Amino acid sequence: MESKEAHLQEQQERFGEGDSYVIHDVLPTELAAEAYELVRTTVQWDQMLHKGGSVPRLIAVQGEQNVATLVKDVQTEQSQILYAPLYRHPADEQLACHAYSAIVARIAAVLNADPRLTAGGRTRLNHVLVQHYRDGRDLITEHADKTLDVFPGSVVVNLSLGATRHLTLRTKDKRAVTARGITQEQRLAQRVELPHNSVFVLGLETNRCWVHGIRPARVQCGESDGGRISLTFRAIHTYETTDGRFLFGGGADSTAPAVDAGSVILPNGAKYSLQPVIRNDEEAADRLYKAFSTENKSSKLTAPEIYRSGFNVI
Ligand SMILES: O=C(O)CCC(=O)C(=O)O
Repeated sequence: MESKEAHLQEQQERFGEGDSYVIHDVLPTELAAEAYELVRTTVQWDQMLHKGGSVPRLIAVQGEQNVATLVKDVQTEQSQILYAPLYRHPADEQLACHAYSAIVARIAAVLNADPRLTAGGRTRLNHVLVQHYRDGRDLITEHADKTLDVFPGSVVVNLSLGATRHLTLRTKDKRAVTARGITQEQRLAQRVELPHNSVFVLGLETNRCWVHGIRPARVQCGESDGGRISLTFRAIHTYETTDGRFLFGGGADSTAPAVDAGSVILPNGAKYSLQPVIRNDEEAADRLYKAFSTENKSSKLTAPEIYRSGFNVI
């Protein structure tokens, strides 16, 4: 699409706090034509459990894997270590992050080349949650994205493939609305159409003030009952070593006691201390879960106020 046309379209379709909008026809025609089937048939789908039950859609998690240099590691003889982005959100267990598959890497390359989706090239979409809504009954309940591990100043980039569905946005708080001279406090709602090959850009201000979700399709009103795949790309600044032992980066606990686990230098020269991943610690998991709930409800608190010094629990 011509950039002038795209700009006009953005102006016409702003949502939430004004930092969210839809861009149409994002992938080139040939890629857009084959992307749905290629993703559906080549991605390794998982069932995600939340509070003991399967969520009503299939999920796959992928991310860019990179090699870091170990500066000092008392626990292995290795000099390098593989790591991947870590995006934590409420689930009974975080699904494993696989390397970008061929089709996802092709899609990510197109999106990463668009300055509107990468804060003018300052951030990189290095992680994707791929979700398959098998028919019109599959859904995602209203939630705010969890920004513990999300690069500040980035945007969430949600690509739709397949059947058109609608994203519902609702303010977390009630707002004063005046109609026919009467002012009432109510939660505002917006419905965003997500056709094949469109991207919904979710700005972090909208995410702070609004929740979003995909309700079941209104088939009786003519909405499609067909399959849809969404690829939610994020710029993540927390990382986990692929052996599952360590994490580091923006969402890691910056006040955790120093341990002699060593440190890493990333390909871009950034240096981080490795923190041992905490697992099976109910108290820590509970604190993180409460912080996630706060982000679903509060439009007042910013991510640093909610997540404070960060978390080492997965
Ligand atoms: O499937 C969609 O378009 C919504 C995905 C979503 O809300 C999320 O990944 O947080």
